[in-house]
Amino acid sequence: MLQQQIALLKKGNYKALARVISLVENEVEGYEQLLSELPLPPVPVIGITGPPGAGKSTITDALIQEITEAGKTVGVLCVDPSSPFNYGALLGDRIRMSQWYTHPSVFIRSLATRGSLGGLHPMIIEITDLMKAANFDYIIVETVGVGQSEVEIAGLADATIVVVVPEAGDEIQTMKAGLMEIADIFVVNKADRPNADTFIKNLRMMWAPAFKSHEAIDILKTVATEKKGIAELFASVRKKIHQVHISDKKYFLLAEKAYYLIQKRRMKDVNKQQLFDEIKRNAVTNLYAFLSNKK
Ligand SMILES: Nc1nc2c(ncn2[C@@H]2O[C@H](COP(=O)(O)OP(=O)(O)O)[C@@H](O)[C@H]2O)c(=O)[nH]1
Ligand SMILES: [Mg+2]
Repeated sequence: MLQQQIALLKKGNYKALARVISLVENEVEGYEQLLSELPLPPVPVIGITGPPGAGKSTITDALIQEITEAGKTVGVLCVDPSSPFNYGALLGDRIRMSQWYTHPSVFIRSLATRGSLGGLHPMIIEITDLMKAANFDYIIVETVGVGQSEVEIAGLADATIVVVVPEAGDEIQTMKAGLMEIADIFVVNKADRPNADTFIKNLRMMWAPAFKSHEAIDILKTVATEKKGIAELFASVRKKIHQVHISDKKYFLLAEKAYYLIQKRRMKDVNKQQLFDEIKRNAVTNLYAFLSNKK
């Protein structure tokens, strides 16, 4: 059954792809074996991250348009924001993207975050690899940037776009160094707002010392709702994807990916809800005593 679906998805059958994603998402028996036998064509992955509301989905939507107009196919993974308390996902992205759901060159899948390590979907790497097997020309992965997940996405994407808005001034100052390592392209979206130019100038100044020849970060300005700056963004993405193949970055990305997969495997039997229940049941006050008993 699975083999048949894989054969179909390799031919670019979206229904088969959707089915196999669900099987992997639900960790159906034999899924690990399936993944290990999967062909992995080098489909470039574009990661888009940044704070909620920065315009990631609007940019994704505009990039899909660029890609399809260039006669190419694209698979999109959206990881919806959700609170760890209610596990509810917003449907806004789905509605916005609806025009693409019936387009023959576009496949879109939304995943809800489920309180995984650092916020990424626990199966995001595996599902991205499944999408690679379907031989798209491009894959886009949109995730909400909440701390750690920005760094996690680096292992996933050949080109990482970090989206911010001009108002984020103070946030940028305190951004972790890690973000600089992972961003290939910095997009200042909502450039129709005042301060955009000053903001970009400050950004360039702040990061000047980090710029190294071919590894320089592109800083671009967009108004995603008006599709302004999107063609430039797509050109920058193509350039960055090409650079990955001529630098050590791909090994860095694979190391990040391996780290994440190993971490996940080792954490397999550790569950926050279970910890919560146990801690509550035992009315734990000394966490260290509790943890040493667990060993
Ligand atoms: N003024 C302005 N609004 C924008 C721009 N890009 C996106 N928006 C709006 O910002 C809101 C959040 O955008 P969305 O793409 O959902 O952000 P996400 O949470 O990062 O995916 C929406 O209401 C968009 O219409 C822009 O360039 N300028
Ligand atoms: Mg979004």
